[in-house]
Amino acid sequence: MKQSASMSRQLDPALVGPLPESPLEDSARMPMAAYGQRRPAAIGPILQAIQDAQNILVTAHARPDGDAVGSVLACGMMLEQLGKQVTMVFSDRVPLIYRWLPCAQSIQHLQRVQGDFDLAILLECDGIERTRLKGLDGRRLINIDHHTSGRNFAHLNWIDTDACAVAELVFTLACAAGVRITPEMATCLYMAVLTDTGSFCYEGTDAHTFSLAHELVRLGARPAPIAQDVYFSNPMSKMLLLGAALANLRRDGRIAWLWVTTSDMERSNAAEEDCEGIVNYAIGIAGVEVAVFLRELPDHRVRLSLRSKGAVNVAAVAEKLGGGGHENASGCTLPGPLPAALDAILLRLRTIF
Ligand SMILES: [Mn+2]
Repeated sequence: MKQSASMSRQLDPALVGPLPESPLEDSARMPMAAYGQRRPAAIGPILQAIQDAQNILVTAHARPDGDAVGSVLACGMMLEQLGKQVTMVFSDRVPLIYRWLPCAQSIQHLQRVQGDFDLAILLECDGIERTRLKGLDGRRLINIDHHTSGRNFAHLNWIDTDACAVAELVFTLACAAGVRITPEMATCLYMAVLTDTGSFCYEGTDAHTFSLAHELVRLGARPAPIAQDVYFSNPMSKMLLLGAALANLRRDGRIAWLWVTTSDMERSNAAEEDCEGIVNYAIGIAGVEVAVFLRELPDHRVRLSLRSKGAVNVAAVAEKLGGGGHENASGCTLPGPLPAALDAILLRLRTIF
């Protein structure tokens, strides 16, 4: 990550100098007391480990979503302010709709991490393998996660399933570290919260979620341009793929499903990231309580995205099939062919209803 004037600010306001064009007063940039004071027990050892390290790698799960991208970026900016050498890495490329984010071009796209970094921070992973990065074994690791499938696999672990996004934990950490929450950081964190709460629609969205959003907007995140970039900047390939998926929409009572084949992907000229959100069209049907989106992979396995509304815990369903996620949003990968994977998931879901 390149050092830039806006990201190398130190804690002492006297060293900061004038901030770039912003209507906010300097004091308005400090987080509200509620956030600055919240300090879960896991934070102390994590801040100590960060302090002791010099070269720090930050990553999150493969196929990064908005929370993964935004949180890695904000975490990287926090570490730079703390004077660290920072490497931000994903095993997959950053989806197009997130590439406008501040510093997104600094994220490296690698299969194997190398170099002499002395600490790696893994966001939203239940194990090293979730990053799909090689070279993390034997490293000093910090695990920060908010999934119910979270596990204590690292040297230091902070799992808070009440957090609406891992961005909330990164924000709490940054506040505890005493760094300045820049408008760039607030933008990344707000985008993460916006996308991970399904635009403030998912179960668990409460007053606290909105006070977090309020805080990030106060610190410089601009909701309208961010929404514009995330929701109204889709590539044409995504719309064509959605059309193919909707042609494959089926329903049986409270279960709905839809799928795309590799040839649907090819015909639409679609990338993996174009599949993001398609499952929401199935869960959006009145009376449907569980929805599944199936995508045939090039290796003939099948990637499943599950969504529920109401009481059905799709994280439990996905975990039994080797995946994970949240109660209302989860995923897993099954052996193909596609009809066999569909049979397997429907069999399991029908035991619920
Ligand atoms: Mn998340």
